Order: sequence, then C-alpha cells, then structure tokens
Amino acid sequence: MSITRRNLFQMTGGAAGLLTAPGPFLAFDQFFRPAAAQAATEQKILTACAICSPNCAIEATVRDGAVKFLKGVDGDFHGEGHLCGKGASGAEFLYDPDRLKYPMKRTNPRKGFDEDPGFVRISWAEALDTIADRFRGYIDKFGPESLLFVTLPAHDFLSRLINALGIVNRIDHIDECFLTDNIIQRYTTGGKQYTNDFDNSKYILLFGWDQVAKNKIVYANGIVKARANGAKVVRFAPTYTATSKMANEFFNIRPGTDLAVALAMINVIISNNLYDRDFVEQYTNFPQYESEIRSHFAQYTPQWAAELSDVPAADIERIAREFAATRPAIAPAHKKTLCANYMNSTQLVHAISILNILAGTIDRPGGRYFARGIPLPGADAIWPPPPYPAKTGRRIDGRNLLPLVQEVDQGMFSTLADGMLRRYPGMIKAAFWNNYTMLGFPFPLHLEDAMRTVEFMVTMDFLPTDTVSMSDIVLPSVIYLEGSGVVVRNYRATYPQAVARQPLASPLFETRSIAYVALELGKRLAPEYFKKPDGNWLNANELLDEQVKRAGLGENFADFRAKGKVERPAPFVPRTSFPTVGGTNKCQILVPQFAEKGAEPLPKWHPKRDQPSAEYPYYYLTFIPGIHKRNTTQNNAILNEMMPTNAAIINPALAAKLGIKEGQMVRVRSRVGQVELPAHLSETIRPDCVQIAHGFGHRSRLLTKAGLKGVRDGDLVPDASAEDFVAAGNYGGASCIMDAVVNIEPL
Ligand SMILES: Nc1nc2c(c(=O)[nH]1)N[C@H]1C(S)=C(S)[C@@H](COP(=O)(O)OP(=O)(O)OC[C@H]3O[C@@H](n4cnc5c(=O)[nH]c(N)nc54)[C@H](O)[C@@H]3O)O[C@H]1N2
Ligand SMILES: Nc1nc2c(c(=O)[nH]1)N[C@H]1C(S)=C(S)[C@@H](COP(=O)(O)OP(=O)(O)OC[C@H]3O[C@@H](n4cnc5c(=O)[nH]c(N)nc54)[C@H](O)[C@@H]3O)O[C@H]1N2
Ligand code: SF4
Ligand SMILES: [Mo]
Repeated sequence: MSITRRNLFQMTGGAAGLLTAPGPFLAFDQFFRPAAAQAATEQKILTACAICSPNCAIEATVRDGAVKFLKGVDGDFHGEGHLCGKGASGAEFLYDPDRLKYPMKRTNPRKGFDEDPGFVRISWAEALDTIADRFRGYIDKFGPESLLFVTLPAHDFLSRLINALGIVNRIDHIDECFLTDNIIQRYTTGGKQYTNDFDNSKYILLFGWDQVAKNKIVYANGIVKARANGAKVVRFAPTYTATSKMANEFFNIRPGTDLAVALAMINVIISNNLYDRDFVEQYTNFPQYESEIRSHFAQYTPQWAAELSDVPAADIERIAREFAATRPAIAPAHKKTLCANYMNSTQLVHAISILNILAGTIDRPGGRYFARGIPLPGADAIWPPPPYPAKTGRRIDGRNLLPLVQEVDQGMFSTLADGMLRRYPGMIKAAFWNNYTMLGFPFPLHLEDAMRTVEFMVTMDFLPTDTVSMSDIVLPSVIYLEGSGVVVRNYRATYPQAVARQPLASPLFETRSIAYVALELGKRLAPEYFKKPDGNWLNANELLDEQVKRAGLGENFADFRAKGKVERPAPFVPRTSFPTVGGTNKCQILVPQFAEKGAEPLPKWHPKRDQPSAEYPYYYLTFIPGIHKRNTTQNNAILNEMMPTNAAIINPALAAKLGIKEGQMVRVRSRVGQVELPAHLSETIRPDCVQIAHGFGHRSRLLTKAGLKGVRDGDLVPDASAEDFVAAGNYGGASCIMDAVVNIEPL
C-alpha cells in the first residue's frame, strides 16, 4: 500500500484525481462470464500454450462454455505432462475483467504515461475506417517512411499489408533478445537457436543462462535429466539462482566479463590441441585459417581473464580442459543474457559459438542442433501477390549502419527513441503497435517523449497497457486460448513435430485477431493485394486449411485439429554440411565475411559499456521472474498474487555498509534516471550489484491489479544510437538491455 501511495504522489495532479473520480476512465462494461447452460456440459480440449516459446501442450477442462482448468499432457515433448505456473494460470488472462473488449478512441489530446486517455467505445467499422484514412493521408503526403509498425510479422496478412504499403519502418524487440545469436549463427554454424540438447549432454557450461529459474519446463527438465545422467553443470553468474543450485560448480562472475573467460577458454583448448579433431578438421574452416586463429587467441590467457572476471585462472584452465575432454559438451546460448545484455554481447556470442564448434557438437547429440522442423508455406506462396513496391524510405532506427543487422531484417527497439528524437525528428507521423508495450524498451521515458511526437497512434493488445493509454485508437485482441493455428515444435525437435492450437472459447466481447485487422486494413488500403486469384478476398481460415494440406499435416485444419498433433519420427542424422553464409558448407571460426562488413572476423575483448565509477559504483542487474512473462502477466489475478511488485535486491554486506534495512525504501539512480522502491537483502547477489525484476511499474490506471505497482527496470538503462553500436564494435546490434551502473541510497 505504501508503495502505491508513494507512486501516487509522483503523478500529475490530474491523473491522480481520476483514481477517486469515476468517469469515462473507469466506465468499462461489467465483465461477465458465459451464462450457464441448462444442462452442465464438460469437454476436454487439447491445445498449446503460447505464453512462452516451447508452447507446452494443454488439456483444458471447459464446463458450460467456460474454461475452468488447464493442465499439462502426458507424453508431450515440451511440457512432459506439466504446465508451469504461468501456463496453468491461462484462464485468468481470458477472463481478466480489465481486458480490452471493444475498439476505443481517445478523447484527451494530451498524451503521457500518467494522462487519462478518456477512451470512448467505437465500432470496428469506425476504428478501421479511421486508421485507413489517417494512414492513407500520411502515405500520400509524406511517403510510407512516415508510418512506424512496432510489431513482429505476426501473421502473413500483416506482412502482406506492410509489404504492400512499402513500409520501411517495421521494428521488433529481437535486438533485446536473440538477434545477435541469429546473426552469429548464420555465419558460424548456419544453424538456429532453441535446440540445446541437454538430455544427452555430459558437460554443460552456462554463461548466465538461467532457464531453470525461469520455469521453462523443457530446459529445466533437460538440466535435471542431464544431472541424473551424470553430466557436469557449471554456471557463471553474478547471482545465485535456481540454475546455480542445479550446477555442480558456480562462479560469482563480475558482470559483463564472460567474454574474457570464454576467450581464455578458447585459447586453452586451441593451444593445447584439445578440440574435437575429427569435427574441426572436417567440418570447419580451422585448417584454412589455423595460424591466424592460433595467434589471435594466444593473447587471452587465463590469468588475464581472471583479473577481469574474478573467476580464478586455475578454474578457467581446468574447466576449459574438462569441457574439451568430456564428450558431448555444450555451452548453450538462449536469448537475453548471452545475446543482448551488454555492449560486448556480439563478441560473446561469437566466442560461445566457437566453444561449441571446438567441442564438435554442432548438430550432434548432446550439443546444439538444428530443429528438424515442418516448413509451412506462407500466404505469398499459396496466393502470389502482385509485385510489392520497393521500400525506399529512410530507416528510423539507424539499422542501415549495421549491415549484419540489416540483412536479417529484425530489431531495433534500443535505438528507436534516438531515431525519432534526434536522427529524423518528426518523420514518423503515425505508429501501429501490436503485441508490444513500451515497458519492454530500455529507457521507456525516452520513448514516451518520442511517441508524444507521433500524431496518430494505434495499439492492438488484450490489456489496457501503458502503450494503449498513449494511443488514439485501441484495438482489442483475442489471446492464444481463443485462436487456431499450427505450432511447429523447435525445442527438442530431433524429428519433425507439430501440434494444433484450437480455441477453448469463442472470442469474448468484440475481440479480434491481428489477421482480421490486417485483412480489413488491406481491403481499405491496398485491395489489389488482398484478393485471391478467383477475385474473392483472402481468408485466414482458408489459409490455415491450405497450409495444413500443403505441409502434409492433414486434409484441412479440422482434420489436423482432430489429430491434435503430427509427429514424424526419424533417426537423428547429424549434418555433414553446414549452411553458413559464404557457401563453404563449413562451420566458420574465423568469419571472413565479417571483415568485409566492417566487423571483427574473430571475437576480440571489449568491455561492457557502462563501468562502475565514483558516482555510480554498482553494477545494475535485472531479471525476469519465473512466475511472470515479461510485461504481460502482472495483471493476471493468480500471478499478481504470487508476485505483485519488485524490490531492489542487494547483498546484506552492501546494505550494512550503506545503512539499508530489509524493506526500507531506497533510491536507485543511473546516468539516465532514478527509481524508488523497497530494498530486499539477499546473500544470492554479489555485493557490487543491485538487481531489480523486469515487468513491473505499469502506469496505466486501467490495469486494476498491476497498475502503479513497482518500478520499471528500464528507467535505469540508457538506450543508444546506432552510431554508438558501430563505435563500440557492437556489430550484432545487441541492445545493452542490462548495461548500466547505479548508485543506491536509503530514503
Ligand atoms: N518465466 C519466464 N521465462 C522466460 C521468459 C519470461 O518472460 N518469463 N522470457 C524468455 C525470454 S524472451 C528470455 S530472453 C529469457 C531470459 O532469460 P535469461 O537470459 O536467463 O535472463 P534473465 O531472467 O534476465 O536472467 C538474468 C540472469 O543473468 C545473470 N547475469 C546478469 N549479468 C550477467 C553477466 O554479465 N554474466 C553472467 N554470466 N550472468 C549474468 C543474472 O545474474 C541472472 O541470473 O527467458 C525466457 N524465459
Ligand atoms: N527494460 C527491459 N526491457 C526488456 C527486457 C528486460 O529485461 N528489461 N527484456 C527484453 C526481452 S528478452 C524480450 S524477449 C522483450 C519482450 O518484450 P515483449 O515481447 O514486448 O513482451 P511483453 O513485455 O510481455 O509485452 C507484450 C505485450 O503484448 C501484449 N499481448 C500479449 N498477448 C497478446 C496477443 O495475443 N495479442 C496482442 N495484440 N497483444 C498481446 C501484452 O499485453 C503486452 O503488452 O522485452 C525486452 N525488453
Ligand atoms: S513453460 Fe510455461 S509458459 Fe512456457 S509454454 Fe510451457 S506452460 Fe506455457
Ligand atoms: Mo527475450
């Protein structure tokens, strides 16, 4: 309660007043559950979770049309009979009384996280007509570069809309997650992420990787099985988490220095010829560049790495030798901590890829393998569109300065605000947000300033988030429990597997899918692209039927749905050809193409961006709690009860030095901002770090459970410009989502 009141005092008077003054701001229709039928009916429906990427199989109990209970499915490859707490709480998303129910438009022209939008309900026709009119007007006057789409290519119809309009500025969050890994893998192994075969591994080397603590069942169970099979697990991290507890050895590494340890390990393995000779000689470019590679890594000694990292030199040397001698061994990379945290993440991902290559476990059991997937044909293959216009506009985020990023057409959240406020101020006139919120950015306040410069903002979400509350038009989305789809499995896919997603309930209220929105906007803005050869409009259900048929999953979607899943068991045949860019069909340790594109062909030591100073003496760490999914779950009744807010986690030794007591309010400051929150003392963190959980600090008063609880972790993390990344050698565009240093003081 005290936290809520404290936050209230920081708000503008107008917005604070609204909390006690009922008006249009609070005038949502009463939430209802489907009316009970005369006779009780109970169905069991199989579907797939979509809260995180393994998409564990779900068995739902649906009584009288209402979803009552979700549980795991025995024998499912990913959930293995279980759902985690997030997955099991899915019905609370469906029936959240705060859900967006109808399209709405804003009546308050002032915009900001703490402004009351004054939403009023409108019809879908009015919403879509307004969006189409405004978008058409901006395109005609300022060209397609004036439109910003903040969304993944979430449906083929949305991609078609973006391409048909010639939109150059589609932005996504991947630079904060696995972008650098995607880029590095294209050149080093030709492989994909997500396929870490822990079940069969004998030595697992974890740099930060914390998926046990995330409750990601498929990976948590993988580590458990590996330990049961006698594997050794080693983890480096500045915090002792559930993953650290699962490790045989844990090293309390200094933040941002894993790169030094990895470089030294490569040196130990190469200079002692401990690498997997058969693999390295046959399938990599090591023989071609041997002398360059050997002399490059020779400079990185364990003693040098120990001084930077606080990991003893003898341990670095010993672990490198164990890693190389124990077959099969793996150093997994999985998203943020390895790929996006710091300014040196590009080099770290490259170094870790080299460790896996030296272990000879690329696409081998117990290593990182390429998922044996089931390709689904896209809408453009099924109904070829007229040629798309060239995308000629200016790229707002400066991504074009980073050729390796530009090639993969993903990113960049981290440089968007800089682009809008400094690079091309005023260029973006309208923004379309789907399935994203501004809390997922570094330094959201900078982005709030940027979004205030946009004349017309549309957001599609299922909850009234902070981004929704900044918008002119709001579109209510269905969620995964109301949708249909084919889910191709990527984790543990030693052979091709797909499961069906099917609706547990009809879409509630007037919620719609992004496919519907894209199609309706397409009809209005680019009708020639949204017709089938027979002259009829494209149709999302027909697309699904056609995809199922062409992928050989069934006669049509209904047929596939009746099966529930399709598996094509086949023996795992390890690859002998690696489709790296450059066409050599070999893994590349030294990447000659990087040199051609202004990047480093071999990973060099670079420090992280922000380093402790007299003013900001402590490393700032963030984390994603196991019971939440980023910014999506804080308003879920069950998950909110389990973890409603965040705290500043510090070591008791630091607390004693600064005179901070458990639960006491503290101020944490970085060079870009400050937050106030209670302290939580824990032995699990290094004494030179302060850690705050991601996902809290929603300002939207329309989120009745999550609103005004906790602080935004991103308020302390500086965002960047593309020029900063080029200057620092961050060629892979890693967002630096944890790269900050802070001060902390008692209040
Ligand atoms: N429950 C849950 N699970 C999720 C998600 C979710 O939203 N909820 N999201 C998924 C997604 S998209 C992602 S990106 C991943 C994120 O999963 P992780 O990449 O594991 O990221 P965090 O939760 O941020 O965990 C941060 C960990 O990294 C450590 N760390 C911080 N700095 C360093 C460093 O310099 N070196 C080392 N070695 N360790 C460091 C911290 O101590 C902490 O243990 O989780 C996935 N799994
Ligand atoms: N400050 C900070 N920023 C971060 C991170 C961090 O640790 N700290 N982590 C980074 C990482 S690793 C990742 S992967 C990204 C993830 O960032 P995002 O993918 O943006 O994830 P969320 O923050 O959960 O935001 C998802 C939004 O989509 C909405 N949503 C959920 N389901 C649906 C749906 O079916 N339809 C629609 N239309 N909307 C839906 C949710 O309500 C929420 O507003 O964040 C990154 N940003
Ligand atoms: S691990 Fe949890 S949230 Fe992720 S797909 Fe499985 S049940 Fe859903
Ligand atoms: Mo992520």
